[in-house]
Amino acid sequence: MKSSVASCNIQDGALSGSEGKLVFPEFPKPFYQDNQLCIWTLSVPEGRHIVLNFSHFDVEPDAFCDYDSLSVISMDDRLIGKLCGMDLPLPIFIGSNSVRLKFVSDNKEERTGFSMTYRAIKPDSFLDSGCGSLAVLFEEGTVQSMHYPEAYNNLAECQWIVHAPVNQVVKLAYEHFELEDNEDCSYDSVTVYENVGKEKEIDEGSSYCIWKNGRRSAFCSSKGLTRPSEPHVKAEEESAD
Ligand SMILES: [Ca+2]
Ligand SMILES: [Ca+2]
Repeated sequence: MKSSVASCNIQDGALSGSEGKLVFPEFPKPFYQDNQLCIWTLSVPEGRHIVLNFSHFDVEPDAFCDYDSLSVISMDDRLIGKLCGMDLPLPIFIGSNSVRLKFVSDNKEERTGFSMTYRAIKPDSFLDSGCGSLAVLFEEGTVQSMHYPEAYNNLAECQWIVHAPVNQVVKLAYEHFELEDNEDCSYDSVTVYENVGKEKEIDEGSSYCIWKNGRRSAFCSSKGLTRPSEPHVKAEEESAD
């Protein structure tokens, strides 16, 4: 595997090839520095998609990652995810052949940084149907629950981000829908969020639909339907069996 040392240098930030490894900060530095701004662009061959796999992650924790963070950004400059803390991020599937990573640190508390591999994969029309990862679709795509059309697992948690082109809305059309039935969808559910800041959005009540067995079971505000949005589609299965 080609190994790319992730020096913090925007000029040298383009990483191409069908796979590679990013280790930041570069060996033998044990900690990243204060006040850093680093941008790396990963590009794999045309027609391929990218999967990011983290093996180490240690970036100053904060509820909103306001101090230090690693952001994953689409090539049209929209945020896919902003990461910090010590939990290893889920693998990220990017439905595009390039993606940008931006690291920033503030003026105190340095950590050991991150290590990740990136790899070109064949475009998969059912990105992330196995769950346990975060999948990002651009413009158009199909997702399905794990093992579909067989039953999904207990305790599954699957997340998809759908990026529409700028100034366009996203239309979600369900071809088949069958989840465990209960009054308030507290066992198994699919929730659609308006943008990628999902925790905050849930608390603010901007998730606009909960679907149950093919019909809306909760009142849906029109907020997410009338303006350009980047719904975060999340299927959640919490067993009540
Ligand atoms: Ca810091
Ligand atoms: Ca269940």
